[in-house]
Amino acid sequence: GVRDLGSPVRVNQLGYLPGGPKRATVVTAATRPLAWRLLDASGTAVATGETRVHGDDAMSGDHVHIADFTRHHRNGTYRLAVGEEVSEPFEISRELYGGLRVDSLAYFYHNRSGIPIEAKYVGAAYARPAGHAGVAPNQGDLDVPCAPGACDYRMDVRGGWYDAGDHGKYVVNGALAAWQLIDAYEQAGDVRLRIPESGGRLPDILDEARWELDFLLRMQRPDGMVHHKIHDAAWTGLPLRPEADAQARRLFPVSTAATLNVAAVGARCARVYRPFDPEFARTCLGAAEKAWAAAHRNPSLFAPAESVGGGPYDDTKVSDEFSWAAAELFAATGRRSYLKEVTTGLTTENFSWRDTGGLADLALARVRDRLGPLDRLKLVRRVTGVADRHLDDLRRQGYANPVLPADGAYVWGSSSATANTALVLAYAYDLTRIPRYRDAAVESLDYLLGRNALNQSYVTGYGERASRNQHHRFWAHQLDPALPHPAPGSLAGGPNSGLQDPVAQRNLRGCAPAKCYIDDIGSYATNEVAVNWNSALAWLTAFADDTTR
Ligand code: 9MR
Repeated sequence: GVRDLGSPVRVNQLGYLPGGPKRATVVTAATRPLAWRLLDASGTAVATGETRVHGDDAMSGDHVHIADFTRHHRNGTYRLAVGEEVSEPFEISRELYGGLRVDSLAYFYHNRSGIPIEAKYVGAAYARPAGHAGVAPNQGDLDVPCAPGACDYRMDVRGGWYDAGDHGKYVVNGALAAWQLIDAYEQAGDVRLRIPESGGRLPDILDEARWELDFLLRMQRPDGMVHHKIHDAAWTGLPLRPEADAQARRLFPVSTAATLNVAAVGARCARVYRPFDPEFARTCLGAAEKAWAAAHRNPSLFAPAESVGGGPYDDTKVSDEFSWAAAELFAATGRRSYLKEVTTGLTTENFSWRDTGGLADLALARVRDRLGPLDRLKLVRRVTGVADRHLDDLRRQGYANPVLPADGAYVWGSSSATANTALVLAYAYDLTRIPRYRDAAVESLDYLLGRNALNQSYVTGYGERASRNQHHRFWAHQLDPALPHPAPGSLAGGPNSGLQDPVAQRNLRGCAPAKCYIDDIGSYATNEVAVNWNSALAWLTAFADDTTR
């Protein structure tokens, strides 16, 4: 059947910052500008104007106009009207992103393994006993054997965060997410989190990241190599509370990519945790340097694409991981020998768990004062060059997405690609203080929060039409009413042209890329949550919140 997409007037359903861009997208066949009215809570028009005809939007096939009410600054609750059509309600407020900034980080506590999730931090509905903490029927994660043929020892790999809707723990993805939380802290400072460690000697965000860092360190062997992943021997079904998982757990072989991820995030940890906990910082640096040396001895151990019981996170090109790790090690130690091994920089591909080359530039940007003037100039040129392309791509589209895929396809986890592209725009702002970069980074949040082809906020609890049935074994209310919906602040993977799951295949055949999404728990290819996606959201909302204060 035809999907009910609600109002054709598409807004950021959370709202807009008083000093930020304020645009809406209107789906209409009209070929001439239309009148728009900004309505306050009582329905009175407080501003009016005319739309700009944008035309056909490439990724959705929608014919759209843009309404721009950037000049209206006053705090309040509004709707935007075009003719008889009225948008979902939204706020204009300086505090807009404060709540989401905290909730997007709370995601990580919710998804911790090996520790009880306590009602006093998350509320009764979300509380649960520790998962995979060595208590039956769990078979993990205190003494995990290797998958057959992988090795002949067992390891204690307790803790960390579950990757996503599954109970796997994957080094390459966990390291990226931990890196991104640490980087968010460097970018925008700390916020108060409801976690057991709050108020200790570390900033709260660094406490949360440390939960993962401790796990990543456990995945390292004495020779420095790091196991790629640990997950169930066979895929488990849904719903399934973590503490009720009775599957055997398996440790998978070491890989060069996982090892270099620990080198990179270990070095980042060393630099950022040093002022708060020098001993832990030394541990991180020791692990990083050991990993770096081990990866050089074993430069081509690749995780296979075939995978049973968990995701593959396969990657057969690791020159980018070498380069990222080198940049982080340079940043942590100041040693020029590392700088010589930085061979990659930011490109319009940005970065992902598989392609980490661009992260080298983001590492160098954090220590730009230590670069020579020429290297610094080149860095700024690379970042702004990429940011300019994204800015163009955002302007060329009818919806506020800075990602315009060259191959015309939306990828698995497209919402994180949007958030990470906005991050690059934010870095360009940071390096240059040119406001258009900041504005474009902030405007990208419009897309994630409802100004898109489906009138869909991809973040639970934020917006009238928000995702709430993401693929998750515990947050499985759709399958068992006794279980909760995803916690507020959980980002859905988003539209994915690949349609790799049966629910997507049944419901979305022939979809335009920007519309290949369904808020159904069965659609893991379009509607899962994941640590690396929420870390991207946490980074971006921290930036948006910080830049307006
Ligand atoms: O985010 C991952 C995406 O880039 C891959 O294309 C996809 C298929 O390999 O896997 C995604 O990661 C999933 C992982 O394999 C298992 N846990 C859930 C992750 C999010 O869907």
